[in-house]
Amino acid sequence: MSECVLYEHRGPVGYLTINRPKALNALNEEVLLNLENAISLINEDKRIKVVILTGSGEKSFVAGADIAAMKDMSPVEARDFSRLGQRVFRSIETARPIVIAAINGYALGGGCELAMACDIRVASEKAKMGIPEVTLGVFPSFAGTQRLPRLVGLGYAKEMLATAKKVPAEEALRIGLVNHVVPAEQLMEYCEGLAAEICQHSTAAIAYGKMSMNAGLEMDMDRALEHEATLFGLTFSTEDQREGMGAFLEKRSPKFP
Ligand code: DAK
Repeated sequence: MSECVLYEHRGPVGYLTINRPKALNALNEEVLLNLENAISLINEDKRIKVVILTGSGEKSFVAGADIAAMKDMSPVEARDFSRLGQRVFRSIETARPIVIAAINGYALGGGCELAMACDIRVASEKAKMGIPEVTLGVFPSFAGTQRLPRLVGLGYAKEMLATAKKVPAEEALRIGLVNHVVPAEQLMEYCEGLAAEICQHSTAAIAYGKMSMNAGLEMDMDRALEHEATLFGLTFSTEDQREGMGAFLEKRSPKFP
């Protein structure tokens, strides 16, 4: 993996860092491909239960897709770039482990879209989020026009699209764009606390539950319920189900691998 995306793991927690601080971690093709590669390695590595995704440096999570790389694209190249971003972000959204975005600064354009593809968003109080693409004569196309309305509602999403405003962390919290806002110096510690809590529970059950939520939102209620029942049934094929229920009945804490 190249230096533009750093990956390490400590025990069950994987740390992914977008590492182009001089360009405020802007996303080019190399970053996107490396991110995709890292997610696929993580999916294969059963030791990893949670991933924390952040940006290098003090200032930015990700300041968007790389404007310099996009400027002279042909329409076909732009479509392919958009498809690449959509594919990579979808692989994050559907990754086996829970992915926490530690939003340490600007999360703009593609950076806001990346954060939205993560399962849980924690922002530093210095973070600013927005989709300012209309100032560049384009609109967000790494699924931002799909995920933002689902998260904050259509009205606010359209306002963010049209005004290009950079939403401060506290406002992002109020509209449901992030789950938590914490002081900058506590951001990683807070995310690690969340990760530790998640690691105590059944990884398989979390993965099936995540799958059910992701897929169910795209279905009508009857199909979503059928899908949920099928995945619930599958949890009974796991050791975790036997351990979890057995431990409850034996009045002890469960031991999940
Ligand atoms: N791309 C490339 N370089 C960037 C960048 C970006 N998105 N954002 C910042 N940089 C670079 C700057 O050019 C500068 O580089 P040097 O001049 O030092 O070489 C360096 O990072 C530091 O930035 P600033 O000097 O501007 O720093 P400031 O603190 O003054 O301002 C800022 C920080 C985040 C407010 C400002 O950099 C800024 O406004 N950046 C752009 C934010 C933005 O508009 N983001 C949205 C990007 S567009 C599509 C696919 C995808 C998308 C659209 C279409 N298709 C395929 C059709 C998605 C688009 C986006 O995400």
